[in-house]
Amino acid sequence: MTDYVTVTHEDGIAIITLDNPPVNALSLHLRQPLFAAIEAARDDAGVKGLVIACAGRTFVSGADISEFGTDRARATPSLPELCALLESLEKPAVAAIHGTALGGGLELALACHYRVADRQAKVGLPEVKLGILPGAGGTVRLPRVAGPEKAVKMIVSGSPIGAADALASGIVDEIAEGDLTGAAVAFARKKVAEGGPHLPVRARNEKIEATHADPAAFEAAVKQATAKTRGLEAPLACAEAVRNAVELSFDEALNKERELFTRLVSGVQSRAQRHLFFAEREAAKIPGVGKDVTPREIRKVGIIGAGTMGGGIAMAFANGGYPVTMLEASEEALDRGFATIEKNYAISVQRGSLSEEDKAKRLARFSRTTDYADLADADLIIEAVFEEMSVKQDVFGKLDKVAKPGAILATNTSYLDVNRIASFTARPQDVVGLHFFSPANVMKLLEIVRGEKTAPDVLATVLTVGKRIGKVPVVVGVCHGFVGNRMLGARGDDLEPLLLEGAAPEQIDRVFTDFGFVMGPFAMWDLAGLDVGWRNRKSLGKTAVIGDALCERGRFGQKTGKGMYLYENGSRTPTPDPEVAKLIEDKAAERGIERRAISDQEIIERTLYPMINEAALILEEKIASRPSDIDIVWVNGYGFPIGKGGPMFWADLEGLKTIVERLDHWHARTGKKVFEPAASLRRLADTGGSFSARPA
Ligand code: T1G
Repeated sequence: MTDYVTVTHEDGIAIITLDNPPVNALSLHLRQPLFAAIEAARDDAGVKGLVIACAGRTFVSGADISEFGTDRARATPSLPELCALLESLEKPAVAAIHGTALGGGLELALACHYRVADRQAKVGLPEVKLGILPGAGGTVRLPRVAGPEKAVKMIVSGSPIGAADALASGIVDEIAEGDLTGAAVAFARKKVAEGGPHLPVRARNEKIEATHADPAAFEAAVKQATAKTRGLEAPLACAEAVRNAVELSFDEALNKERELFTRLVSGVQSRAQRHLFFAEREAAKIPGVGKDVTPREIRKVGIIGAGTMGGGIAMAFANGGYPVTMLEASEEALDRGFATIEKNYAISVQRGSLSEEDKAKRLARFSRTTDYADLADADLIIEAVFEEMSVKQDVFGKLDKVAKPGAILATNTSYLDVNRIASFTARPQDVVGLHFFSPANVMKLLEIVRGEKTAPDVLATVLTVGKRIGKVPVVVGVCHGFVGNRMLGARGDDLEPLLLEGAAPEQIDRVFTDFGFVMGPFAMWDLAGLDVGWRNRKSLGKTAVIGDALCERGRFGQKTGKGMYLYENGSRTPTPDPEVAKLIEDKAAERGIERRAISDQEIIERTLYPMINEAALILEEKIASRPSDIDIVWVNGYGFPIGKGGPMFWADLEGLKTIVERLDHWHARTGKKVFEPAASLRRLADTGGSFSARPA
């Protein structure tokens, strides 16, 4: 056998072990020897049963995503052919599952007659997250073992389940206590002794029939699972495929699955989502920080500031299993902060997403103090105090005195100069920015702001800790607003001129939601509070025609029941307000601006194209290491639609030539810097280049 597949024999059972690091993806070079090994076991009279197991940290994690779009993905033996071969066996085949059997990995296991899993194993069909659906029978076999209702929930959500749930659902036949392969061999031998016949999953129809008899639960599950697809095709295709499994024969449903898979896998949305899969992993590779850099040990975390951000950050760490000490200037401030934290956990318990037991465990991880000396043994201290440089100076001056040598000192600033903050200490190499996004216990994105002097092992440490608390970390450089907020500024720079020239707030917001954002910029302003921007502008001596006028009228947004929109009777649903329309018309008249109908395309060109231009400048200045990092920032921090792959992937789809042409048009018309094409962008456009082809 090859290195990828080895076969051993134990008492008439052939044990086929796969070994394709790092996650046993079903690459062609694994499929070929695996197919041969199964055929050999089938034809060997001395073999009475088979076990398929994996070496390394996990059972098969799926098809090899990097093969998609290449001939290797379709080369025989394909995964469906492997599954058909397994299902044709008269001898019992048992999958021995550890780690995560995902996608094609679970499909391979479902093509076996039986499945034995270790207690920590997880199983799932996450293909929907790649913009596709299970393409090797998962949508037809999973309903037969778990029932259509459970299957459609798993396949449309893409979320894995644990071994105990898999056993209870009928996906797994036994949980192994101790040695997994040994348990699988014993299970195979038991089945051989029972004499069979060994029913393949395709022949098990009882749960399909039960849904025929009473489809209500299945229909309700479909409705709930597909309620929010936000313009994505894959979730609907997943539900359609499971419905086919219920309504059609096995082979008809299998053919339909193949048709749906073929359509989706070549589509833009799947290409975009596969791009994001690899981009997220690429973002964890920091230039100048090799795998040889050892992260520092983080056992205890200190958080300074128990406000909205401090409390959210503290929850993120407590949720990730870290003991957290919260420091505030007074007991009253600590009381307020903890009251909010306890309320948040209570809401999660109420929603059923957190057990009382886990809530208690997380709260037990918190301690509180008003004395900096209590942070002396913390390994990582994060400040989330007022966004004012003098306050940061005070905090970091104190930290420099009390924190132990080697402690990492992090600032949660969202746009201030991290190098300046580091200069307030005698240990700038231990200072880093950790920019969380509100609510910090929910939002995935974590911008790791690398100071000039930040040590490589500090970056490796906060990257590791960030992933451990469930964040998606991206390393960015020091500039005003880093990557996300700097591009947000570019996206919003021309919004008020658009309003004054004739675009209504609701039209602009609709263009954004039609594009795939969860909400438009004005709804977002009302949610965050118009007064935040107002205060910020005043501190910088800046003005905004409409924003200031609204704030002068006390219209701060949702918190005051009115802002850009009306929020009647405490509703959170924005309603256009004629008073705002009149205010905009009056302001336009005062400025002699002749209003006109503005197209949706013009709104895109005057908001999203400047955002792409700012990204090109960010790359020129090396504030981001690669275009795909910017995609990860915007998808995880600002709700950029995953079906468009992030701003840079989308810009390539739009065509950089078009973008530069239109930026030139608006620059000539308005003279605004935000429309002046970056040199690197113009060069890419002129040479037919693209961001994705751009060297890393
Ligand atoms: N194909 C190719 N490479 C993969 C891969 C895959 N399926 N899964 C992981 N990798 C690479 C990854 O890019 C990284 O590479 C390294 O392995 C470690 O991954 C027919 C069509 C299994 C839970 O969607 O969820 O089956 O950066 O950093 O955090 O119906 O990887 O080191 O060069 O993520 O321990 C369905 C995807 C595929 C599962 C492990 N399966 N993988 O997490 O490691 S489509 C999936 C994961 C399919 C069939 C369809 C995770 C993991 P590098 P990692 P991890």
